[in-house]
Amino acid sequence: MTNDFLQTPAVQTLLDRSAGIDQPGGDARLKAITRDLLEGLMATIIKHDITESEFWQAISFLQNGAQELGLIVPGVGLEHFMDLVMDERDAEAGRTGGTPRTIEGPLYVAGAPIVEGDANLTSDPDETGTLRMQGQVTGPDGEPVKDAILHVWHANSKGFYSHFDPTGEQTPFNNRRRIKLGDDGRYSFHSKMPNGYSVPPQGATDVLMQALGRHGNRPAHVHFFIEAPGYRTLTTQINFGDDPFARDDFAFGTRDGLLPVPERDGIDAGIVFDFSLQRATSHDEEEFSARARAEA
Ligand code: MBD
Ligand code: FE
Repeated sequence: MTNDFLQTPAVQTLLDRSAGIDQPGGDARLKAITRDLLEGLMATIIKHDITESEFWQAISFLQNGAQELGLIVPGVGLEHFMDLVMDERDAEAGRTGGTPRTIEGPLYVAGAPIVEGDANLTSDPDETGTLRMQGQVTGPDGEPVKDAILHVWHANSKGFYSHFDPTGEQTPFNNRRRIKLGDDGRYSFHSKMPNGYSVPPQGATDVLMQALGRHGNRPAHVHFFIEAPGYRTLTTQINFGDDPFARDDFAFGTRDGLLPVPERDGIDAGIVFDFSLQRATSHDEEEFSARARAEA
């Protein structure tokens, strides 16, 4: 069978009816997207001669893995692809400069404590060294960004995030804060050293990664949102440049310019990292994307 089969009236009529193309109601953009998505799936089924058993295996994988979709999406590179798309749209619009964006990941929790000054992120005892981070948030002309809020979140020494910790051992908002910055745009915080993240063993993401001959590890990293009046909200993270997975991140979140090598002193480490924001060109750009996020 060839792809010509897709062009038969039986299939084309099915697609039109499935996507509601032949109906007056509904959302026109959603109809067009649904039709193309279905047609793409059908083309893959034909190209690879997918059997009925394989088809239902795939459906069952998605069904059982639904609660891990937030991990599967970065694992298969789709979340990074969205960054590449946004980068390219920016480039086409002549918008360059600033700290590179990179994936948010599925582990942000809204509502973290708001703190000022040299912030301590870690409320739990943790047998590990101290991480110190500091730097400045500036704008496109090098001006200090005023009244920024730096959202920061990272894993503990076992690679687990509070709120999502399978051991249930972390206090709420451990290693999560919103740091309110002043007129100079400077920030500093300290916390217990994060370790790299690994996907839950035997979970859907792990099963998929192994079936693809891959792994599910990320290097040690620290996530950030930075929002400030008049500036475009930045979603980014730094990954430790000396981590074994720094160049082999299952989630494709590591990028040039976001891989500082920590200054190590025994079990402690320090990172100096400056952020540069783009100016917002609309009110929307000062906001967060519409992604669904955990709240606590
Ligand atoms: C993480 O900690 C993360 O940052 C991403 C992107 C995916 C899985 C776990
Ligand atoms: Fe993370």
